[in-house]
Amino acid sequence: MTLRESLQLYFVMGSHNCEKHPALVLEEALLGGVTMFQFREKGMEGLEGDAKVELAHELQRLCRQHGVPFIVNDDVELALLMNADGVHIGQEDEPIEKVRRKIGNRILGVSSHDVIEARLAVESGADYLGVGPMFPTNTKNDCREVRGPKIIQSIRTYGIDIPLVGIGGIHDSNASQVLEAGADGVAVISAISKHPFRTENLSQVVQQKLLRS
Ligand code: TZP
Ligand code: IFP
Ligand code: MG
Repeated sequence: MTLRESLQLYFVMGSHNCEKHPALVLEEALLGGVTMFQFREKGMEGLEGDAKVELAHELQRLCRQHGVPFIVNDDVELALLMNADGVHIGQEDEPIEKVRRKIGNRILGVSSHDVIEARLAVESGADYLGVGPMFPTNTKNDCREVRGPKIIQSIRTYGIDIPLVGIGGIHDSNASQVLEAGADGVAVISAISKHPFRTENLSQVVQQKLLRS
């Protein structure tokens, strides 16, 4: 699969997002059709040290079994230590060029909130963009203002055509708006972490929409 194809249904998660063991949640998600995974172990409730590394390895093993790329959020050293497929960073993290030098040709994703940030991320060597928040969400408390799918349209109209996903408040009844705006896929946390049994339905919605566009 190309990176663009892998981004169709991108599941982002840490143990704090789950109501049962994260490995059980991820397994159900993978069986339901998730095409890429990001380990985002964050905040005061997030695991640290050995517990974080152990969980990361357990989740990476599941991704490998299903042939799905395993991406690490923020923690470049962890990504290198475990030979992850890539890293996702935000605007507040280490500079993009610096991360690129560290990770070589692994996948590098960058969060972008507007056309300027998207352009800079592309110029600095990002492989894909995560654009959001698309809709209101309670999952990330330091979230920027809601942009809506229109911001994806603006980024595409500007001429940026690298692989891109929308993120923030996406679920099965609004995912198609994000794809219509020009995204290659959707990234979700709670839609799957809280309801892993609904993954297959979300996957169907996304596949159908992409087939028709
Ligand atoms: N970045 C922008 S919104 C967001 C992140 C990590 C949270 C997405 O979580 P959810 O539950 O899919 O709204
Ligand atoms: N976008 C993405 C992704 N992940 C994040 N952690 C984020 C924004 C803040 F889904 F990878 F694109
Ligand atoms: Mg970050």
